[in-house]
Amino acid sequence: MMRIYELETLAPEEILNRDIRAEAEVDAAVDAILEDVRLHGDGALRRYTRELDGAELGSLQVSGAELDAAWAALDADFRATLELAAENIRRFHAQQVHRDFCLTDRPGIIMGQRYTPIEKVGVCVPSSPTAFPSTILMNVIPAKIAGVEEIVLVTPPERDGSISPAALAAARIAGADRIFKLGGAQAVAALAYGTESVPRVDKIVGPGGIYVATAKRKVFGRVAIDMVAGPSEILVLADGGCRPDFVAADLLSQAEHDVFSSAVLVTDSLPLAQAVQREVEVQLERLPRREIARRSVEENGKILLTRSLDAAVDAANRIAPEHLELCVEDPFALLPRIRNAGSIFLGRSAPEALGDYFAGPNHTLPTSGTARFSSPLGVDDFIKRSSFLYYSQDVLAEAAPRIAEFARREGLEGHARSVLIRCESETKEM
Ligand code: HSO
Ligand code: ZN
Repeated sequence: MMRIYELETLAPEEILNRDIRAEAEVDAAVDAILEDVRLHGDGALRRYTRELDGAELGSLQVSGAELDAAWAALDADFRATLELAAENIRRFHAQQVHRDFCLTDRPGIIMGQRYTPIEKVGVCVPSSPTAFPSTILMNVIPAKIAGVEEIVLVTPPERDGSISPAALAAARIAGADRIFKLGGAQAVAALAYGTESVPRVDKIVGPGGIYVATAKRKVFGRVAIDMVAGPSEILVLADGGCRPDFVAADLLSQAEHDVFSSAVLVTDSLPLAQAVQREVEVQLERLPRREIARRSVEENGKILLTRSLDAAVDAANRIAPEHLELCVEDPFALLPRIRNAGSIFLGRSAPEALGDYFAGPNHTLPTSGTARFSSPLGVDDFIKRSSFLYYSQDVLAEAAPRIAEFARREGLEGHARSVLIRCESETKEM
């Protein structure tokens, strides 16, 4: 049974399961895999895929024929669902595109800022229970909108060496350029170092278990990474007017992901707390993934009782959850008071699953309290800024004495001279 706590009795770090330390064995195993793939390339990738995924691969890359076959095998109605979700995700992320700017308001000076996409990106998508097509859409579409030239998707194969048709269809709809049948730390290694068949990329994004997370952390610096995701979390903030069956269903939707997931309710209503506690038991019995979900709610789930809705809002900000549902009478009144949350779901008809699959905002979100300082995955993760600068000779000459003085105060005579030399040559010419 989910336990009810009085919020004041818990420290913030006790509220959600946020232990993301890698075990020493994982650490050593990942080191070995990285080194092996770096030295032995495709041969090591085939070996690990045989040992860890049980699949004997011919080509590591999904062929055009395999993509066509998957497309044809998938029912048209689900293809239409994927297309519609992709359209919603595109529409949302298109708003994230930045505009370059150029300042020309001072005569003789031009300066500005421009955005360029990262050239090559690797997207890792795990396979539990099958490669999540939604995760493929959520990671590939923003990269596509950003203008990434080559998007390389890696996802582990089934034992027969295939990738699920739904995943391949999602990859095609989203616009992945190449797909490789690889998962785990070996996939991260392949993308970070490059092998005979896998291109080396500039940035690796996508969720994963402890092996992928550890591998990403270790190759960071050689390549960029998005974030190191911890277990998934939901915080439902509910008032006494909520339907307990809705709240219970939302908690379980997160709990069924993983035994490490945290599903937490915070409410100022004892009757709601008790009703949700009962309802979770009822719904758990009927849930196919009840074993995982039960462990998740019992080991990491909580019902937190607060003295007021204000105290619940304060708790949400301290917890900084990945997903925050505001299941209250007037969610828009609370919205401005939420400072820390990855994605905020407003009102009684916005369950987390709406965002996981369909509405448009990204479902790759900051976990483990990192919503205090980081953001959902988006177009920004696939671009970078450059600034540019032009001065006419006259305007430089005007500023030169001040720049030279500044440089000399820092003890950098070379800097001063590089400016002054341009002014001297101007005088000589005259
Ligand atoms: N809730 C997950 C995303 C997901 N749900 C994928 C279903 N499929 C991320 O927090
Ligand atoms: Zn989910």
